[in-house]
Amino acid sequence: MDFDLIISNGILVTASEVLPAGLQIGIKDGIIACIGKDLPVSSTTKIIDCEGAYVTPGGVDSHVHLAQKNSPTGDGWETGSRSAIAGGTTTILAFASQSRDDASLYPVLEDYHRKSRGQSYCDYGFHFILTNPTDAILQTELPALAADHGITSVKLYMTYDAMKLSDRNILSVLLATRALGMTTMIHAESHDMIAHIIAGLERNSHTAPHFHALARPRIAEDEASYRAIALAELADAPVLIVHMSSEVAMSHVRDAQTRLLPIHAETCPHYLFLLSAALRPSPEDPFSGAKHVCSPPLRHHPSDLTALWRGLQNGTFTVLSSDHAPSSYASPLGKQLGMVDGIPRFSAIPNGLPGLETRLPLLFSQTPACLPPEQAKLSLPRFVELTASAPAALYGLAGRKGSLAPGADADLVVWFPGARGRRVVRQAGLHHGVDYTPFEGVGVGNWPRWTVLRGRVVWDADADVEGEGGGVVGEKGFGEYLKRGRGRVLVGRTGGVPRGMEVGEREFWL
Ligand code: DUC
Ligand code: ZN
Ligand code: ZN
Ligand code: ZN
Repeated sequence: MDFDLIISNGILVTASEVLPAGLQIGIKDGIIACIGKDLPVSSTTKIIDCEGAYVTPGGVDSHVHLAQKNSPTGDGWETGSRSAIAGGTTTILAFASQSRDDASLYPVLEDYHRKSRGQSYCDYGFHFILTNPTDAILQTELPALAADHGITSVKLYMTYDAMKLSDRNILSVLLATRALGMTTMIHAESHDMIAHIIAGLERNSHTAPHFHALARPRIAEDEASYRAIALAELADAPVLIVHMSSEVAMSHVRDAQTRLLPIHAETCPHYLFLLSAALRPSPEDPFSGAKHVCSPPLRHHPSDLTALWRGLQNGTFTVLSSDHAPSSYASPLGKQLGMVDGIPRFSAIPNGLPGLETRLPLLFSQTPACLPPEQAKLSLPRFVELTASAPAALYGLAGRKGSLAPGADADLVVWFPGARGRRVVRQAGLHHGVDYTPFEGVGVGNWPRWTVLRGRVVWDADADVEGEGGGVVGEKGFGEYLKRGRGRVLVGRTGGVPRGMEVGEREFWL
């Protein structure tokens, strides 16, 4: 075979093993054609010499907010997808958000196609956010949209006035998505607990950014996570609880998994690396804490960080995503919305942090590729599983994305050999559309040297494209829309009997 590209002299990492040195990846027409030794080189074959560095699948970030109406100063497709490839992520799953008054999902889908078409540097798909799950949507539109447009997952909120669903509505969605073999993502925080606390804080004039963390305590995540699991158990439906931030909430997931319920969980780099102290004012800027406002909030205690790392190690978490949901800080329409007439009001600060570009380097830094083995928090295969293969499988892209195997899209990251990729994260070096990073000054042990998407080099850290040392060499519009298949349930199983019910009892009311 005449290969277009051969990735040579790298150490390939899959979700199950670190392969022996000396293997090459042969790429033809954007697909991994074979993995082998001494692959034939023709006059048109390009070769990437990895110089002994690790090669991992291109990142799959399954939780990304781009072009959202509720963050007017956030990232659009162009800047968000550009930052994805600069950080080694080749596939993103972003949200097409239904507003309460949208009676049909078709205009919502068209709107997001319009925002993304021709704009993307990486491949992308959509999840629907459902805020008005009518019978027509659940019974007629979702099946058709899954079959015709490959949208096989939805996200629901238990909090936020504009998005929150009742438990009854959540059950209706779960029963519908279960029948379709779809995965349902749930943002689990107790709306009423939080609303009550915010009202009290405001009554007492406690409105500075750091009160955001106090307003959304761990018990609010704990209660809602347990409730989400109970609803999923009653419906016998697979769910993924998104962006989990704390230990007790995570322990409910663990217990559910022990009972073989199909409960998946996700966490994000900010919950692993940052604490709520970041919401305190800096000496130069009393409002700087607004940069770290996200929900669930950053937590107070290092014990939560330790617990989350344990959850990544022991399989409680199925995926690690960025929850990239940025708003610019300096713009009055961004985070500064929370400064009302010179008085801070944390409840008006748009929630969410940028993190698409830094997700892979931050996590890779905690593997034996960058640390002595006894200090590493994750194995290299587990890094690949959490950041690429598991999200691809859970969301219906298995075999195509997130894998270094023949037949898969040739999406991969070549890291720097040894310590040559060490960096300090700086806003000036990032490619998103917002004006700060919450990881400013954090050291990472490596950075993608090349990102390859469907056989094309789209990021080359040594190219001096923008005169800034490193560059996006891919093209806007090269990223394609992904029609996804049915996802795989990766933990537990469906077909169980809810606790406290007898076999056959559900059938009386289903
Ligand atoms: N919380 C959300 O629920 N969504 C976007 C970002 C965030 O912090
Ligand atoms: Zn959320
Ligand atoms: Zn989110
Ligand atoms: Zn650049």
